[in-house]
Amino acid sequence: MALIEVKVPDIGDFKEVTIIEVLVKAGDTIKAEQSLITVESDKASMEIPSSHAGVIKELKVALGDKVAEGSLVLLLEVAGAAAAPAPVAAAPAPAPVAAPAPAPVAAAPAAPAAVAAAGPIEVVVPDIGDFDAVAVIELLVKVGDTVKAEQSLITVESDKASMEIPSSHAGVIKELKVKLGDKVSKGSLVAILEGAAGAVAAPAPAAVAPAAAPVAAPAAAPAPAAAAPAAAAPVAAVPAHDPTAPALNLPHASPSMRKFARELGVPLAEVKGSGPKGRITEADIQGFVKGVMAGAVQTAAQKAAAPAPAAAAAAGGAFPGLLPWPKVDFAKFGPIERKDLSRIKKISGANLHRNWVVIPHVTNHDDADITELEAFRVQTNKENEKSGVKVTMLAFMIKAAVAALKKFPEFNSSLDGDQLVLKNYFHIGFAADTPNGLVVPVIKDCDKKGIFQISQEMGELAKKARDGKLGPADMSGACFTISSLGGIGGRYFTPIINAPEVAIMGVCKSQIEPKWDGKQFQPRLMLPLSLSWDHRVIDGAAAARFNVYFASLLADFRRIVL
Ligand code: CAO
Repeated sequence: MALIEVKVPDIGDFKEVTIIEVLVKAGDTIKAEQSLITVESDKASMEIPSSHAGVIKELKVALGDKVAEGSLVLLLEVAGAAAAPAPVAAAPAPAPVAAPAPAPVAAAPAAPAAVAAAGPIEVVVPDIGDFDAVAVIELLVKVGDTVKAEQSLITVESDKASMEIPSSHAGVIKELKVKLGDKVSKGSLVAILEGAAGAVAAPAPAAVAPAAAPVAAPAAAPAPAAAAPAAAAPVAAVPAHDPTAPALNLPHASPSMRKFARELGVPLAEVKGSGPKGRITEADIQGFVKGVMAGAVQTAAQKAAAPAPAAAAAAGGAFPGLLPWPKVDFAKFGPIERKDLSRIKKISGANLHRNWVVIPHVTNHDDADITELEAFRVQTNKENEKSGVKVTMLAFMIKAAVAALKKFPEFNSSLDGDQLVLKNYFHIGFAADTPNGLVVPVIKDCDKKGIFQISQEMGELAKKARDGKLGPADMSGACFTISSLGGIGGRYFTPIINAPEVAIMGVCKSQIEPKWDGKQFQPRLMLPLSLSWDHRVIDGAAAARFNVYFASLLADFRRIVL
């Protein structure tokens, strides 16, 4: 066993290029020529293969590192016999694949004649090292486009690298001679340009020429030709790759598309490619951006920041740092059955979750003495038995809520950015329990309606709710909600605010309690109140005052007309 250093071979003009993928890890057994890392310039990406087979002892590079020829990539343990004499192993490919490239001015077969000339210019594929019969995977220009010298015209791809083929001249594209999927090699005609007189490329486009020659050759020693990630890459400036980008399994996209995505802040890993072999095209990136802008698509980051409430939480782990939702095989513990959530439960669950997470809730508890009011209610119902309308405590609470909202207008408001929208209407929602889940019908203009009318509308809406017949208009526009569990029981609870409202009154079952009147205990009917409020809008003192006032109205309903 021998330990050798695997270094970046001669990669031509790829100087200080960024590692955008690390394809192996310590402990991996690799073959000779197996790709170890991917590097990227602004025009091309290529995979750097191993010069030997062996077991990786130590990786010496990380994502985002810059490397050049001779940079140490990893330490490899190779089988004694197979290992070449150690120092040699690390050397760049003994037989540099792309070496044949003789001409320093690879891009320029057509150049000499074209310099400063107007008229048709043939733009051909320059010397691209060992890239032979490579597929055209992107057309970056179209007929009629005005291009600059060195502007990329097409992208080609081998199994190890992709690169953009630049124009040797400036001009207007008269004819494109390649189409997607065509195979091209050195000398293949790419386009015919109408040269702009005097506006021609430098005779040897600096960025193009040098790279064209020797690049390629990170070839593994044994079978250089096969490895051949030649890259005649016209390396200009090397863009800083975002080292925070996802490390492995990078999406299939050309360097220019990666750059484009980076400029727009598009997480490429989330873009679905529609090109050949799932390659991501410019249209895919644009489509993704449009989707995000229209709200039809959420990036993973957005999802993490604002998870789709119930479902996301149930799926688990939507909040960074939170443990995933426990996955339990309940059948292990006893018989079970599964049932889909109702449509109402799904919708209301998502809304409740959002409201619970987003609104800073505080709940104040208090009691209202409704001894006299209950007696009045019972009496009223007796007197109006024949009317068919039953008056419940909730109708009185709705009227009391209207009076309290008038006295404390910030309770009848909604947050809109930095502004508070104060409402001059009084629509009150009431939570209704139905076989399919919780709904909140709304009684409109309660300030203009009497107890009978409110009771009647409440009865109708509650029936509609139970029958599943409420329409959107029946459930919209509420200023404040009352959630009454009084017919069922309980003492206090913490109702969730029905956004964009800023407060909700929860009511539980009234009970006779002993109350001290200064001389003795009196049996009084006490109604438990639980007011939840949005602390961004309302302060604790205001909430306490609201409750006290609300309770005082129920204690003596004559106050409502004061
Ligand atoms: N204390 C004691 N008794 C009360 C009471 C209270 N606070 N509120 C109502 N009651 C009594 C009523 O007087 C009635 O008694 P009688 O039949 O003897 O007259 C009985 O309880 C049933 O009342 P009700 O529920 O039919 O009428 P309501 O106006 O109080 O409520 C409605 C109507 C639609 C709000 C109610 O049926 C309902 O669905 N409540 C549940 C709301 C809910 O689920 N909230 C929780 C939301 S958070 O998950």
